[in-house]
Amino acid sequence: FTIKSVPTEPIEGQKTGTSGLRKKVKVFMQENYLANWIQALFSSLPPEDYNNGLLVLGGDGRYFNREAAQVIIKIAAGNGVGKILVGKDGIMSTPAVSAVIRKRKANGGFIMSASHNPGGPEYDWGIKFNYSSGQPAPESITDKIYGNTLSISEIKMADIPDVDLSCVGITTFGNFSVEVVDPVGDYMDLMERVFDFQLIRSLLSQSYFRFTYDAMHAVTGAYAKPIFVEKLAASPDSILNGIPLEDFGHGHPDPNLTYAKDLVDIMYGENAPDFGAASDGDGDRNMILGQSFFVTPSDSVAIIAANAQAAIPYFHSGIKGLARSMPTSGALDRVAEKLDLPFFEVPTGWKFFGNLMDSEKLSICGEESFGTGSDHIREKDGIWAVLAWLSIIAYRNKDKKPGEKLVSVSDVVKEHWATYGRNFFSRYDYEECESDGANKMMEYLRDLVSKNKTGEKYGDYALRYADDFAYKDPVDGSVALKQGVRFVFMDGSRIIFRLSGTGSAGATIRIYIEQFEPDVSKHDMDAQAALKPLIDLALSVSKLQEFTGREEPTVIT
Ligand code: VG1
Ligand code: CO
Repeated sequence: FTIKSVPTEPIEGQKTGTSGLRKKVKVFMQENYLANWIQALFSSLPPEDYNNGLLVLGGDGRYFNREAAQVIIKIAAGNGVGKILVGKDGIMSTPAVSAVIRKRKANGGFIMSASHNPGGPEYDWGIKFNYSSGQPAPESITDKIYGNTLSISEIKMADIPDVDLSCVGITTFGNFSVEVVDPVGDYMDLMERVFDFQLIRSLLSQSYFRFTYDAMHAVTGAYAKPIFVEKLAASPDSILNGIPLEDFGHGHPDPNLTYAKDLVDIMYGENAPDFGAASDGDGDRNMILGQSFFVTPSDSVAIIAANAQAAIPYFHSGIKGLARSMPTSGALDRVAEKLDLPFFEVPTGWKFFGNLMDSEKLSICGEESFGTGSDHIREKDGIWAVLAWLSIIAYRNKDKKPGEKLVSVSDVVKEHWATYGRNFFSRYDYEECESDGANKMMEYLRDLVSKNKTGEKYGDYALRYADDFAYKDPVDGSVALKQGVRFVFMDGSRIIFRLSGTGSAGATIRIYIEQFEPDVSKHDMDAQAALKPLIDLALSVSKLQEFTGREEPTVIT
């Protein structure tokens, strides 16, 4: 085939955020918008990283993925890539892409997804690039890509027809080929090696254990039935919204208490199932629910870490270390302390865990934003988290006699609190604020923390320290600055402020509030009630209402 040189011009605003490039679909549909970014990416990589190499291509099934896949394939061929491995219909979850890159020793991969952002002609599209160990591209690469988008003048595109992605098989064009694969196979194999499927099956096959999984019409719809129903004997009607749709069925595929409302209503309703879970657009997030009970993601990772060695074969030989993102609650810290494990606190975004995993310092990690995972891959993994929880519940109930009461999700969490204490945690999101007001608020807070002194009084709280979180990667020494303003008080309570790096319009302010409670008699308190004084303090310290005009958050988790 021949390679066309398509002349182009730089387009503004192609800087990646916390996780890839995300914009409204209409922005991506502008002439050469996507093509420019893909070409800029190839121009940023050393040629030996892709020449005659193998790249993986997946996506969450959202609107515009079909067209985008063809553009990516043609530019890859135009730049000398040897082969593209693509999920059937362009479908492959983020964790599965990471797993496939590792298993097939690919040079990297693309994920066509704006993750938990809504999809459809009026909503969002996005693209992420992962490197050869399956991890999201580090900032050193994404900065280069951005630089190249500002000077690009030519796109190299192979002159080949569109490839039919609806049938498994190989299409060859000279020394370039496209292989369409089943998106589930490699991922399923990995899950079977990580977990004791027989143990999980022994729980899911029981009529007294009722399981519900909401795929939110997103990518895990393709995985839920083969894994939970066909392999693990869950009942077929336990899968809700199990067909991936281009607009996620008009939904917002973000598994939290606000956007996964249908599942929350079921789990808090009469005759609720024993276990409920959901994943986001691209399958890397998870929400875990028990009967009328919500497991905060910060607790979830701590509980998985505390139980992993016993319940999950992958960890039978031990855990190397634990890590969380800075705003995630300190529940995991307590587990690391008790188990005497190395522990790391990194900035928000999964890309910061990769080096620690590659250098064998880290096994299990998580973020408060419904992300949980381990070093089995280099992404957070929604279905993995659900299987981890099912393993823990199955393990705790494996010697149950018929008729005996089950150890429930809430029992496991409450026992954990009794042992380690409870870290009350909540996050307030103010979505789509005016960028100007939000930026001014952050500047104001940065200025405030630069002048703060230990011991200073904030209402009833005395300050231990306040700063703008900075991180130096212990493996490669790279530094990330301005990762969130935090106020840490003498009793360990924290309030943290950051701007989101995943939105597609305006600015989203996130406030994270945390307070540790060792007293078991107070563990049953509602988190919002327990945290009220700190929440009020966060609002007054930041002057949020004054800067943004917002009275109420858009989402509370
Ligand atoms: C959010 C979360 C962060 C997560 C990121 C990607 O980023 O806070 O913890 O890693 O989304 O998640 P931000 O910058 O908006 O706070 V997702 O499911 O893209 O892949
Ligand atoms: Co996601």
